[in-house]
Amino acid sequence: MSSPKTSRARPNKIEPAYRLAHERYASLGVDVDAALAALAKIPISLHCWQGDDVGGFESLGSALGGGLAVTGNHPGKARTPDELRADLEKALSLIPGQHRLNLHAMYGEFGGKRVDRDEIDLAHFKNWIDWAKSEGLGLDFNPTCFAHPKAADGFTLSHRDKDIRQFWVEHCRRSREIGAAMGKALSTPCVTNLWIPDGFKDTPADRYAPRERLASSLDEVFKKPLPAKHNLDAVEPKLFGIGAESCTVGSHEFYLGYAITRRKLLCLDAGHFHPTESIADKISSVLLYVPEILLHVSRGVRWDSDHVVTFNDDLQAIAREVIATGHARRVHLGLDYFDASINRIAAWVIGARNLLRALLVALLEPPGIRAAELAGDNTARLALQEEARALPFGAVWDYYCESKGVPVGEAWLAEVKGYEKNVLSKRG
Ligand code: RNT
Ligand code: ZN
Repeated sequence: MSSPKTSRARPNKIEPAYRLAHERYASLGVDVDAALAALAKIPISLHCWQGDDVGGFESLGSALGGGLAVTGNHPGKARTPDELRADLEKALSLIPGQHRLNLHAMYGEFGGKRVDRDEIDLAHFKNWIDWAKSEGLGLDFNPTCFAHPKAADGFTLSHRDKDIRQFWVEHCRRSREIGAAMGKALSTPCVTNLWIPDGFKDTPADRYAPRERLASSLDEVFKKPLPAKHNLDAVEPKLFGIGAESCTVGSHEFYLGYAITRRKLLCLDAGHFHPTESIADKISSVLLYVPEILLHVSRGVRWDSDHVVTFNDDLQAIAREVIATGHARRVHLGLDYFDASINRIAAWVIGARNLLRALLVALLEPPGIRAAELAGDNTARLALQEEARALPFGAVWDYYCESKGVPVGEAWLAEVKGYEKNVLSKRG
């Protein structure tokens, strides 16, 4: 809990610190006002699944599976759509700017009925759309191709059984339609991202046929053209999953080729590559060949562990590339992690504030760095890059939070603790 003294004293110091920082950046040719205006226009899609450990609201009774694993048992997870919405409202009130919500199909409202994945429709998401409208949020969407008996053997769209493939094609087809309806209702395109767990625990005898089946299932899913102003299709590759260590059907090469030839968005998840392989360097390459990309900003620790995003070098490199390419409008940003070992609302707030802070640092990059490179002066480039690390971006960030009416610094934590005490701790 922050003492009343600190919260009273701090705001008075924000302005003067900001003015000094403003001057310092101006002396390096950085337009701080333009950076803040640009930051305010970048939405982050908050992943609904951090709020309930990827549980969802179906009555289908399947374990998570699909190589996904959530660890931790912090009390107070959302058990109903209303609880999840309340938790999201709390999180969003602590994150500066206007953002989005990323929903999974398993979060439909089925009224306790057993609605199978190939039966979902818009009606099951009406409350989400109404709520998003009232909160001024855009929506993004995902078919849920895991946590289901028909995915229990680890294969969906690439399954050797035609009926099972058809079942998932139907689910994904409906998901796109729902996404398009969300985009239309909210007047902002919904990014509908398709990820499937399909993969082999041990060395497959045939890697070609499953990939051929996946390509043809995807072509069926995407057969109906939907207006880009309502729906944008994304596909998400992965290196491996727990239980699918030897071969993932939807690998990076598979989907890169698919996205380029079918003009789809490619989703790059920070945890889906080799542990030392960063997605930051992929952004500029991929943007040359696909119309737009989706980033799943995540943090793998030794594997695709989906830890809460921290303000580390990886995150800063990703944010830096999003901005430095000059094509930020073609990059959709979403968070993707699930930590059940800490307060789930804090997990959203920490990750989202970190991503925004990293974007701010990128927007405040002194132009001298690029100029040095253009002049062939690599000594100056390195010197300026390193000096830039100590520039007073914190003062600009504090000012930004204050100007957007959200808590400055760690003051947000007291709000989350209060919510935990008054709301979360009362959940069974
Ligand atoms: C899984 C993918 C995928 C999921 C969500 C829940 O490795 O990252 O994006 O995390 O769909
Ligand atoms: Zn992901």
